[in-house]
Amino acid sequence: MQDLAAGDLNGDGKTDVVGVEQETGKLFFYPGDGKGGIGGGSTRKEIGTNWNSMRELTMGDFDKDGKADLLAVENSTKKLFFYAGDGKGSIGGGGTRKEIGTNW
Ligand SMILES: [Ca+2]
Ligand SMILES: [Ca+2]
Repeated sequence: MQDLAAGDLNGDGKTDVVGVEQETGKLFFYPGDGKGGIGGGSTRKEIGTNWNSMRELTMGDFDKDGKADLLAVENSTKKLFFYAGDGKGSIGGGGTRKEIGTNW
């Protein structure tokens, strides 16, 4: 895994982790258990593809709707993108992402 980011993506008050699987480029969500651990292999959830084209993942509620979102930089274009969190452990896909910066 690479490019980990932490935040409460599923809105249960416990900090979760997302990370990109280097080999496949898939983005995975790992629910935090609130006790210092995260869900293992069977509880992780695939929430995106082609994420090996992205870097510098950061999680936080950037649009202040109460749901954690994701920011990431696209390697090829150096653009910064916003991915709205759904509050249930996932994010909007490629079509719903929003460009919010250049030359990152
Ligand atoms: Ca959580
Ligand atoms: Ca949000």
